[in-house]
Amino acid sequence: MRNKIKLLFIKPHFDALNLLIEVPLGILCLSAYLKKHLGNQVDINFLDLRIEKNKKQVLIDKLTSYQPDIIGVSLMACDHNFFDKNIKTLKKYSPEAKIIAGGSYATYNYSEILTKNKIECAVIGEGEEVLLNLTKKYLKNECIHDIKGIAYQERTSVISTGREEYIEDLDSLPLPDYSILEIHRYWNNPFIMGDIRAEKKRTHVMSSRACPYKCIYCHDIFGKKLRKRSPENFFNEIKMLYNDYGIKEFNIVDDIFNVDRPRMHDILNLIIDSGLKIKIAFPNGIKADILTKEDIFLLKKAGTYIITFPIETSSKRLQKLIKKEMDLDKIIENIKYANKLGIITNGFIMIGFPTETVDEIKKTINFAINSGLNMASFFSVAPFKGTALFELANQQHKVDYKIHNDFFVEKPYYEAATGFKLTHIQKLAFLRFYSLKRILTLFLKSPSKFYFFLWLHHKFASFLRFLLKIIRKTISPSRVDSTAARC
Ligand code: B12
Ligand code: SF4
Repeated sequence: MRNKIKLLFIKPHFDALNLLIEVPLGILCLSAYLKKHLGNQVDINFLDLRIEKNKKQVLIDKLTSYQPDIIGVSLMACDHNFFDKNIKTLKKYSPEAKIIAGGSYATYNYSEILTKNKIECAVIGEGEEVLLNLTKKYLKNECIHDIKGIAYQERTSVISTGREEYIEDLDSLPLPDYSILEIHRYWNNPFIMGDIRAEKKRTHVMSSRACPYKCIYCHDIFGKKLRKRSPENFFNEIKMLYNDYGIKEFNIVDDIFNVDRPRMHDILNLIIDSGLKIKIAFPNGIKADILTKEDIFLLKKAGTYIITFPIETSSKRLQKLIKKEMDLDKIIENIKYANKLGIITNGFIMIGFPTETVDEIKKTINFAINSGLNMASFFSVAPFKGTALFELANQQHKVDYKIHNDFFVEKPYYEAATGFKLTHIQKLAFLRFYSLKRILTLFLKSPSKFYFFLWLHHKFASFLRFLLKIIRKTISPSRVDSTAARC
């Protein structure tokens, strides 16, 4: 029996131009949960390699000085080679530590992680209860293999204990533990989810977990049954962040914030009635065809300055194929209304689905251009392992999923499958979309002109780099924005 466990969370860095860096909400939730349930039996430390300069040295220093008992690495798709690059360092400087992988990448790729690296286990899906159970076992020096929600390697096979039950009552979770990071270090990074911002002091918040829809390109981390925090509980988090950290912009990153409309209204009314002058953004999107004018009006009143409309494709055939089947007329109506209220309208477009024709790609791009959207991202489709899209894509053209785990891929799936230069049409779409009139409208609507110019600068710098690359005809890999999941 031990008195205390020292746990070090690590958020990996991966090399990428314009790397988007956001507060790691998952780790903050885990830290809060462990502290709530284990009190001073647990000591938590956190290293975010994305925001450190001399990454290798900082990692070594942290391992040496902190000497963790557990190292918890949070992995998303692009972090897939973290262990390949760092396992030796972790083992050398913290030889006794139990290494645990968690997060969305670990959830769907634990077999590969465990067969390639000697780590203790991977946690599948929602992490709070599982990590608590693991830590309790380590405190008692007991075997972890009867814990639900993990995968581990035994001799030559990987054993999964299945998923742990989801936490039904989200109000029973403590608020995310911001004390483990220096929030100001996240405010200076230029590249953020959703591109544009209204305030320097901003963060991510989540009011619900899971999504009942079944889009074939999406990874399911929190299950299919929507679980909701009460409006008061969610609003308490906003108040805490506003009062304690001076945060004025809240990016709501629920999978599907507006599926329960009365609850959404309750949240928005709490914000309005409180008189808090905050800005709200939906960089992950909102289900745009079930929005009503009343919803949009209330969203604006509560401080929403930008809404992302995940349109994905204008092709009815493809909407059906990807199990999205949205009412595009309704979306256009909502974009127009949001524009009228002065909300910035952003669109997610996906091009390059298996079986998609070039004609369909062009029609989708034209649809976006004529949609009234103020901003748009044209992503190339990335079939992620563990999704139905991956199976479909594999039938068409075998997917090298190691490449497609990365959104900085050499070739998007479609290019590899068809030989068609999707990357070029993507950049062309960007150029056609951002007419002078659009840029001017965006300038006028942007709540912060400083951040508008920052966005403009980065967008065009990245476009110029692409042009230069074509001109030089280099053989180095080109950056391709791709996506696997949007609401
Ligand atoms: C915000 C967000 C981002 C942000 C960054 C998030 C961050 N924290 O750094 C940005 C914009 C950078 C981003 C980028 C991308 N994202 Co994203 N993103 C999200 C989103 C909307 C919310 C993430 C979040 O905060 N969740 C809330 C917290 C509480 O959940 P969590 O982080 O998953 O943590 C829980 C568990 O995973 C687990 N856990 C996490 N870490 C650890 C560590 C340990 C040790 C343990 C035990 C457990 C554990 O426990 C936590 C608590 O339950 C999710 C959707 C979703 N529903 O989560 C998609 C999601 C994670 N993204 C996804 C995708 C596809 C991408 C991109 C590939 C998209 C693209 N092509 O550009 C990129 C890749 C980035 C990368 N590094 O690989 C997929 C997952 C793909 C994957 N397998 O990794 C998701 C799940 C969307 C989906 N439904 O498919 N994303
Ligand atoms: S893409 Fe969005 S709406 Fe579709 S299943 Fe995933 S979270 Fe739900």
